[in-house]
Amino acid sequence: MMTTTHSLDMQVYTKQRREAVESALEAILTKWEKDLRVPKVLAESMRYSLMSPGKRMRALLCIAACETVLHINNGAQSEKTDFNLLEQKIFEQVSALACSIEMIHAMSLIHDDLPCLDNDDMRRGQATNHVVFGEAMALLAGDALILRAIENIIEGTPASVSKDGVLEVIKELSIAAGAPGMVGGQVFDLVKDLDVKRIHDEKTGALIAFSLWSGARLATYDNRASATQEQLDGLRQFGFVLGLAFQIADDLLDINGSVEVIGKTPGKDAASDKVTWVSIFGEDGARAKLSQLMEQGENLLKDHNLKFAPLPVLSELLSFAITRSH
Ligand code: GRG
Repeated sequence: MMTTTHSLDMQVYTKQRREAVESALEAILTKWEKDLRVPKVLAESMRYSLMSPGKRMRALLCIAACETVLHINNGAQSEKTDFNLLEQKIFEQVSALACSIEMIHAMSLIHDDLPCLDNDDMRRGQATNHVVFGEAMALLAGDALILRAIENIIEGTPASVSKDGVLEVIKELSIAAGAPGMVGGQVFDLVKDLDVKRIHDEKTGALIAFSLWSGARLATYDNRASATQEQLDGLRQFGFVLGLAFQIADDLLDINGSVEVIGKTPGKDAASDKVTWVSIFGEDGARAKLSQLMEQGENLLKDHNLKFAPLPVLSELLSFAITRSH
């Protein structure tokens, strides 16, 4: 059972939700592993990447967006005596979705690290999937994770969420991860397109924006969708701001981070002549952009009725994306 307090302790907030997501992922994997049709080595390869120690940032954003709209729109903050139970009830609405987002993210890391793309041998502080299981199995584990992610949203989203909502979420996920999103961004990255904002928006921002938008889209209260169109639009825009900030911070960590802290090999961007915010605008330009994005994100939350004072998690997660050290 998750617990939380009204005075926000972000470390406690993120730890509780990260643990809840990881237990939900564990339960899903355990169930799949009992399916005798699935080759054992494929299941092992999927588990290896999905359960390796990630920040679970996209899952946290999805849950935070769901909580925020439910608290703002339905006066949930007044149910103080039942707060813990309420948080758990909110989590259940988007638990399957948050897990599926982590599956898509894990898949993108497996494929990104392959020798034909970034050719990395360290990820999340451990050997990359293809180093352990071989290239063919890494490719197939990624393929299987994409399809399992869709299956899991359909199977695991509670009946209180309308089927229209589920279908819209699956469509938007296909766009965010597909040719106009992550895959397209990876192609622009590969051909060293100079429009670094477009690369970052598609490769990183699209899934982050989807995480926020979809968490709110599936938020239900009394069997009705809770988020307003204004909030959904605001969350998507906020997601692209946060995604860009997250990726610029990543570009800076590639220069200033160590393998122990960032869990992957630093210096790879420069070594492979990657187009990054730093390579185009320099380190100072990158830091200036981060400050600008913080302000832009805060304004979006204010202007789209997304500010909930007792639980300012969206602001805090943006601030983490900007100041993060790992
Ligand atoms: C086949 C649908 C499909 C897509 C594959 C390979 C690819 C297309 C896209 C690459 C996307 C990618 C790896 C973007 C980088 C985003 C990024 C900053 C990753 C690091 O995310 P963190 O720091 O990682 O959240 P953790 O390990 O904490 O989860």
